[in-house]
Amino acid sequence: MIFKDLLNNKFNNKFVFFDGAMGTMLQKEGLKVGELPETLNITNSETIKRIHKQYIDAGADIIITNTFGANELKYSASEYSVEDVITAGVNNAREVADEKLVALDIGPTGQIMEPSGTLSFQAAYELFKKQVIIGERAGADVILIETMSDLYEAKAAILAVKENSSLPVLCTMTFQEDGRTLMGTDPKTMVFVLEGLGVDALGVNCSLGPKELMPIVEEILEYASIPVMVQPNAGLPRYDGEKTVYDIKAGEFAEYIKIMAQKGVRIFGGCCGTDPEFINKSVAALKGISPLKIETKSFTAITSGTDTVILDDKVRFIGERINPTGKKHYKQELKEKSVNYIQSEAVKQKEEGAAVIDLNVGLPEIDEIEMITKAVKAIQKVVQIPISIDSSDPEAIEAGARIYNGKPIINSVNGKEETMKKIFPIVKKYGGCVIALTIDENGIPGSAEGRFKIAEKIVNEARKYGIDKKDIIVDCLALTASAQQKEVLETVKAIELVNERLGVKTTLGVSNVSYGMPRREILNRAFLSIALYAGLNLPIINGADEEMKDTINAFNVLSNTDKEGNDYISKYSDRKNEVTNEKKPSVDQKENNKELKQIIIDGMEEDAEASTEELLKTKEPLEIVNNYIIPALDYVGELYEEKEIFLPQLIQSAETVKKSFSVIKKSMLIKGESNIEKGKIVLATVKGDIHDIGKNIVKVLLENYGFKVIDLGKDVPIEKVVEAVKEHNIKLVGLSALMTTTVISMKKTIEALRENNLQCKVFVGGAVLNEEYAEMIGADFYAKDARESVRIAEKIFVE
Ligand code: B12
Repeated sequence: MIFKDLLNNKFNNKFVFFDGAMGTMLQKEGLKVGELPETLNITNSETIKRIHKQYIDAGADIIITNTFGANELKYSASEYSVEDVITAGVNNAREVADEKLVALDIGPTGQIMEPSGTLSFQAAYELFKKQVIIGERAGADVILIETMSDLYEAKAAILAVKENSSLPVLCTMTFQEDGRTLMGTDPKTMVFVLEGLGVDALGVNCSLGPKELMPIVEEILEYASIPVMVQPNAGLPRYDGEKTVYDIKAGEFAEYIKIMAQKGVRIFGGCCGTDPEFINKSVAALKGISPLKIETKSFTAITSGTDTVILDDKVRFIGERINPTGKKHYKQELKEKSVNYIQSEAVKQKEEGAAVIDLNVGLPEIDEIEMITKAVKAIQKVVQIPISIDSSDPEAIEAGARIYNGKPIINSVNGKEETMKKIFPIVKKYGGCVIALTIDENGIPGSAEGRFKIAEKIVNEARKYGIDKKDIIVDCLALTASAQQKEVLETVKAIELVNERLGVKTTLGVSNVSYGMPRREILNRAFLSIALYAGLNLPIINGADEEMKDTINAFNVLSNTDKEGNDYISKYSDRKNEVTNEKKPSVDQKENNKELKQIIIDGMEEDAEASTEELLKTKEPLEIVNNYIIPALDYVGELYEEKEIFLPQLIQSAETVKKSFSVIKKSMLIKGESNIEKGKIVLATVKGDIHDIGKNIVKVLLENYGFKVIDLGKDVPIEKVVEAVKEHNIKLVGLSALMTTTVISMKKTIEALRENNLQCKVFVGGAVLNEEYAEMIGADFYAKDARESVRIAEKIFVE
């Protein structure tokens, strides 16, 4: 049964309540730190059942199994199998549920997904698949995927449910105070992607308290056409020095639940810090209130993993250049399976202002499925712009849509029965928008009416697959003025008809019009202007063509869609240009300077080594570090702080630096052939901090100057530092911290060294520190950079 029917029938069109927290309830019951809470399904099933029962008595309609982290990764070292833990979890809930429903709980894997981390999409899918199969077999009624902070991981989980079970699936994600998930997804993007994937309800859980969640909930409600679910924490979690505490009481919580219900939320529950009283009071607070009707929205939206482009009245464009037709160099790269051109084009198109990037890797002699998979990942590594997956091979389209993080455009379907049969199921399953070409078995009709008819046929046929017209973007096909002059304006008329009679958005490969004519740009520009006036929404153009973009920008002002000409003014006023240029690290065209800095900023990992090697021919390694790498990282850090980029891009830049640094390290070690060992130094990035680029530079330089470095790595526990100093009889310890929140760990580490009476000196570094701060936390020396660290070491061991 689909969840909507459950809502209407079983729940009689009322609000639905899930239960509250399990984890914090177990902690109250004395769960030991380090114990996997899901194991209690077997070892302490009575406690679990008691908690479930309390929630049922409090008024919950659906009980969530205690299986949040029950996956193969977390249970690899346990004496219990995932199968036993999940089965016991479902059984415990079932036993006390009576006529209430049981939701199989699935939380995140606990690993970071590629490309930011190491877990592949397929590996995540397999983990979830196993949970789903066991859970359904054990008797769960519904599947709840929750606390997701990575949209891509949520997609893997949803596909695992859809492909391996017939149960309804609900998915909620976790947002930070800045309104985005840890991986940078905003609520709007989540809605479009999860709805596209066909979940039965979506929303937010955990994260924050109900008050702080309110703006996120409002944004979700604005865009969602399916039931919205909210499970807040009992307020913002706070650390009181010993444990995490939650400040909101059940009564206040229920007040917020009521407000959310009045705004349109249908499904509720509680997350961390809540207990049966929270559910009880919330159920009571909604007595007498009827749920709002869920309105179907009609946004035509495409997304990346973090951001959404909604096709409204304002004209945007698809960048067209990643297509092998007529590009010898790109063809060669495709044959070599290289993604260099694709990535650098994507970065260029971002700078040029493309709203969507068209990706075509079709060459008869290559494995298109393999290549499109590689290319989609490569683009998503470096830019957060939605992709149009462009292929004539349905299998390649499916491979691209599957691996894609977000809601893509699928390019394309047409009026041929056979094509529609192949493409529509893919669009429906993965939730994309699809470009519909007005051509069918009989070719391209000459007349506007003929093309309109095909568009209409496609829209009607799509409906049979459950695809709404909002997800169709019609291409009325530009014909060439040189060969089919009579039909050029028929395209424009067709755009008008599609807009007016069908109410569907349109796209067009504009420059086709000028094939075979001189000064093509003149025709292209004029044709674009006419088509825009007819209602063209998303032209496909070469983003490097400034005049075409000027035409679009001008049109947006003249058609009153760029309100008060804000975009136009910010783009064309000289003052603004100056400011943007100033902010970027200075660019020296003659040197490779631009290259390496820009490579790091763009996260173009593949180019980093070659560029660094080139620079090493004329520059000292440290010069490259100080004048190229660090300024680039500073700039990236600034963008991150200003929320112009998000964690995945930050990680991508850091990975790029690693590539560059491996080359620098080799070069430094070759140059500094010193064999004399001057002294042993322990280095560590302190507990809670995983930034180690700076510490690694310090290490290489110290080694280069003849010191032996014992590198304890990053996120190093205090005891580990103390032990290492004792074991190796260390005279100098170097600690690194990059965050305000981890300077306290540094202080504690120094205190522990002192308490143990270890006769070592401590030198500290990292961007958040300064001389004064270092003194305050009891360090002996502060080093502002790696060079300084060598001076200090020399002082201790040599002088
Ligand atoms: C790269 C980077 C990352 C990478 C780190 C990869 C890695 N392997 O190191 C990734 C993407 C993983 C990352 C993650 C996060 N990051 Co970060 N990250 C940065 C960034 C852009 C660059 C840091 C860097 O490497 N700088 C270059 C090196 C060479 O400089 P350095 O470390 O200062 O080192 C030099 C000197 O300080 C000194 N030195 C350093 N250590 C030592 C030690 C000794 C003994 C000595 C003598 C000298 C010395 O010598 C070095 C060489 O000259 C900074 C922004 C910035 N510009 O600082 C943000 C930044 C540090 N990150 C930040 C944040 C918030 C995070 C996250 C919490 C993000 C999140 N929401 O999850 C996570 C943290 C997770 C954790 N628990 O640590 C914030 C910190 C804010 C604050 N003040 O507390 C910053 C400042 C960004 C920002 N503006 O918001 N990050």
